[in-house]
Amino acid sequence: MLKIYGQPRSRAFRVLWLAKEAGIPYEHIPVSITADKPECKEPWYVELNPNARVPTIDDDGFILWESAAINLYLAEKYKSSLFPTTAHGRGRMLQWAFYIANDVEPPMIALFQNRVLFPPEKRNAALADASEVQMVARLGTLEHHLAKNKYFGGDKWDMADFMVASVVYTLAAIKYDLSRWPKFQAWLTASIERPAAKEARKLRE
Ligand SMILES: N[C@@H](CCC(=O)N[C@@H](CS)C(=O)NCC(=O)O)C(=O)O
Repeated sequence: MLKIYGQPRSRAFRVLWLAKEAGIPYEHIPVSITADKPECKEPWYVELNPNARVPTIDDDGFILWESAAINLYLAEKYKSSLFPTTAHGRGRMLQWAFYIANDVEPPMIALFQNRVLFPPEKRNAALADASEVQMVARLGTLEHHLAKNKYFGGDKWDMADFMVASVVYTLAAIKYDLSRWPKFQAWLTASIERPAAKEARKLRE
């Protein structure tokens, strides 16, 4: 059976959400990333993932890490109805997966860490502000797309949408004010209200 490693309050959430979307049975091993005694640094785990971070999966002996790679792999392998069936659909999925991972996630995480996650004495306010400026510009790209299209994929919410939603979920989790991007806000709300998303959210909220 598929094993998913990583505490739910981490990027492992993205994989738990995908497993529920695709109806994949799994065993969850909530490897911790806490500052005092992180299980993700223990030798047995580093043997699985030399990057010593979560998530990692063990799919009947096939070990994979990096949340985006894991989710694209699982959706294809388990024939999720979210996975596009055409080359154009897969191209669109990859476009959004790379855009969100390369351009949106880094400033979003820097903002989250320096405004919310880190203890106040460790926060860098200037970095948070600069990251927010970058992130805001890039969320504008998402709003621009949704002004003309209902979804990031094709004519239905598919893996392109999942790849975006599973990353920007953080904005909903920290209740970031999205009102200046009304289409994006409505799309994100609908995404995280999907039955599979609600089930996955229960694991972390
Ligand atoms: N690009 C990686 C990032 C993994 C990552 O940074 N995971 C964090 C949790 S969200 C972690 O394990 N942090 C613990 C640490 O860095 O020690 C992915 O998407 O899987």
